[in-house]
Amino acid sequence: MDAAKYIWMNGEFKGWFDAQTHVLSHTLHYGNGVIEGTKAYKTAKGYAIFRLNDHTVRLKESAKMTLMDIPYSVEELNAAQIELIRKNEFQGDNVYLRPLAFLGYGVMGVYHKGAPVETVVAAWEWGAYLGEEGMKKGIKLKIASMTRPANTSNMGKAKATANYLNSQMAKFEAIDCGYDEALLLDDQGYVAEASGASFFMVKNGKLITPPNDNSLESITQKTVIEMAENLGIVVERRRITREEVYIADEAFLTGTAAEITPVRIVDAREIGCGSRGAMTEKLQTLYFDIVFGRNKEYEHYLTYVN
Ligand code: PPE
Repeated sequence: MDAAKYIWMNGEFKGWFDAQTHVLSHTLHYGNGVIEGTKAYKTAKGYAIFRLNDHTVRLKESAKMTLMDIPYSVEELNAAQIELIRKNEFQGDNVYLRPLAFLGYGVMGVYHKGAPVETVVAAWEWGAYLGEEGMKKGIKLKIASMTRPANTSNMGKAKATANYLNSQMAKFEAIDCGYDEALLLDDQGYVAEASGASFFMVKNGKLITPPNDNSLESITQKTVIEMAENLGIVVERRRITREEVYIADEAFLTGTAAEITPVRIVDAREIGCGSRGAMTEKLQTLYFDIVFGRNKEYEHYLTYVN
């Protein structure tokens, strides 16, 4: 990864390599941590953070779900992220922000309430999540052998670090089999989400994406639905089965890091034309216009850093 200059940790800016924790930090052993992934883009008026407040609110809500008290308000965390971008003097087109709250050093044992909550925001320049070529031509998606954890045993709506063990195993399996990313079904066999992104498909001119019954309440998914509806595209939010995916006209993944990434193959089946589809390209172009501040209609989603 590309190191930056500073990391915000518990209210202070520390040098990139000075933001450290003890090896007996509670989260390292028992997995209760919450993260966000937020992105800033270099617009004509300097860096702008996309849907900053929505991401910070979700961080606080994830922490509430996993019984962690982050001792900073949404406003304080927003200000920290803005200042972090400023102080790091980034040069690139875009910057990824990673807020994290975890349990630090002090107690062992599963009961976590005695462990201190540590709050961190890091930022760095991060290239195309699924590769530059994937953005243009599409990626290969494999349906993972593991499902997303059932709602009876985990909290998929919390952006909790623990949920990423499931993601990590699925992602490894996909890459090991020669694919780029994993698509996970829910415990009923319906499409849930990719290891780190949401799923959309196009069939007969309609855009279809699953409800968040068993997946993260994605901010990009919500944005793409709004964009599509504003373009007059019919959007259906409903369960999707594996075989519907195989015969889709187009498919793509969305997420803060994945942005809008076309899918060209799922489990050895070519999707549509086997490359980026027309609706995918249209939405991708609009998304980049929005995040780079070239579309006035969506400017309320941007928080300018300067
Ligand atoms: N589902 C999962 C499991 C997920 O991790 C993400 C984001 C999404 C859906 C899309 O959510 P949103 O960013 O609000 O549209 N994944 C983040 C982390 C990726 C990583 O590898 O780290 C991200 O995109 O920032």
